Amino acid sequence: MKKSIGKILLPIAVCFLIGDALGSASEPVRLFVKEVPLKILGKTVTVIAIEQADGTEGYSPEKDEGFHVEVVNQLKVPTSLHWHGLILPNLMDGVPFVTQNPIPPGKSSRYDFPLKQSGTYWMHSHYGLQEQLYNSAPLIIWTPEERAKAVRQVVVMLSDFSFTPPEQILKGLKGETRPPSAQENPPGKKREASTPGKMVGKMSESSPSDVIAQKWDDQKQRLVRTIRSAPEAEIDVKYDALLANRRTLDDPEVIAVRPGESVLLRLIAASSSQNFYVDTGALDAELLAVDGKAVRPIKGSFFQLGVAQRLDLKVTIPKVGGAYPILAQGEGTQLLCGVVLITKGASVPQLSRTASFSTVALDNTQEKRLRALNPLPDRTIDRTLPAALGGDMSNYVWTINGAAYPNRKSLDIRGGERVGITFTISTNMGHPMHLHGHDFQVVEIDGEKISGAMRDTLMVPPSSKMTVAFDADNAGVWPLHCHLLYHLDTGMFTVVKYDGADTKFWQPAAQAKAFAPSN
Ligand SMILES: [Cu+2]
Repeated sequence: MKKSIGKILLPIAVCFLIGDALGSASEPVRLFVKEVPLKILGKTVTVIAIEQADGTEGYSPEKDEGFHVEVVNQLKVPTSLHWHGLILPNLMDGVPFVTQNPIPPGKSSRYDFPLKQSGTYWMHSHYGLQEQLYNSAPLIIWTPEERAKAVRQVVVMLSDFSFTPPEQILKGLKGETRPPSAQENPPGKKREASTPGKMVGKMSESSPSDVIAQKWDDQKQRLVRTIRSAPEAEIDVKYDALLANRRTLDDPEVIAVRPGESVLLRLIAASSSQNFYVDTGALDAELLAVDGKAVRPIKGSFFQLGVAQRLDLKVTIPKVGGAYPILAQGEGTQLLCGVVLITKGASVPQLSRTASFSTVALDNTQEKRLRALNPLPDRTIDRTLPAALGGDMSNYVWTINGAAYPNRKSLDIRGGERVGITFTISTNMGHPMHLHGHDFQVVEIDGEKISGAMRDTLMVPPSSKMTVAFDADNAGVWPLHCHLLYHLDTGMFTVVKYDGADTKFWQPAAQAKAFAPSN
């Protein structure tokens, strides 16, 4: 009996093993998009998480094995996940009403493609205002080279938190509601009042005061923190707290490290609206990559990080050991968040959630210093697309080349071209601009030509002009938009469209209908 079962089972088992060996590469990892509780400042709120069945946050595949995911929507509303920064086939890009239909509640959607990059990426909902509820997660693409960068590697997701629901924040920005009263905030430590209704156009120009800024120390050849008298950055959403890995500094993530050990911090600005300054404090850091793409290493202890961008910072824990906070301060606020690297026996320091001073706006101090380790091949630009970033502050409408999305205007290109995009801003607000499906290189900043960083998200500071270049080698309809969620939602979005691209999912009218205000 045993034998006969064995005879029957063996071939089945062999078939199964062979099938598994061949099929394992395409076996999808299921990513569940679901509601989870989050305790912030003593209050429990409901937010969103993207988790695998075993609770792992996000998805971090081996480059060699490719990308194989099934997104399962367990929310009560539609969703759609975008794989930020990946070079992928157009229909895998995850943008509702551009490259696919939204995933209805209870349904799922499959994503399979080869991976062309490695390093620090992330995923987030591209549906409505879900990103503000942390519908986002890390996406680290591993190779032996990525693993060899440091003994220990730590992912730090930075985000912005408000007790005010995102729809309410948006209404406040549009001037449809008054800012919530202070009673909406839980009692506790002193912090900035929540004023999500504060609007750019209605603000008086801030006068110079002592603010934190970044500077290049020419003598020591490093990026450092400085305090100078300058206007504070203008920001349009003021948050109740900033989070690092979903925690405030009252109860930060504490990461055990060893004396003398190298640590690679993979910082992701997964915030909806908040740009950051990252402070490595007593640890000297080496900036190895931005947006997952290697740069010529730059030393420093104070770095700029725009919304949706990433920084790979390598630090070495001193031989004496101790506790080393890695802090991020919000641009234009005193709010701080961060994690603590700690050696055995050291105690976790009490950390304040506020800095002594606010900050200036992000600028090009850092960007001008960055040089791609793997730049685009030498070639002249065939076609330059203009992208004038504007805003009608009084109506809270944000535009590219004078137009607010949804519309059927597109920036048209042809496959095979070297394309430039020139961003210009004439207002007091910077915009972190993201192009889907391509790596681009920063080639000109305020008239100065450089072989700058390869990126997927460019922080364009107030009153600046910057040009990026990319090779048109990935046909499709590709979003180009501001990554400040409330700017994206109120118009600062367009598409770069290849000649002859499949546009069947690009439905601006359907998007306008889906997101029409319900009241
Ligand atoms: Cu913007």
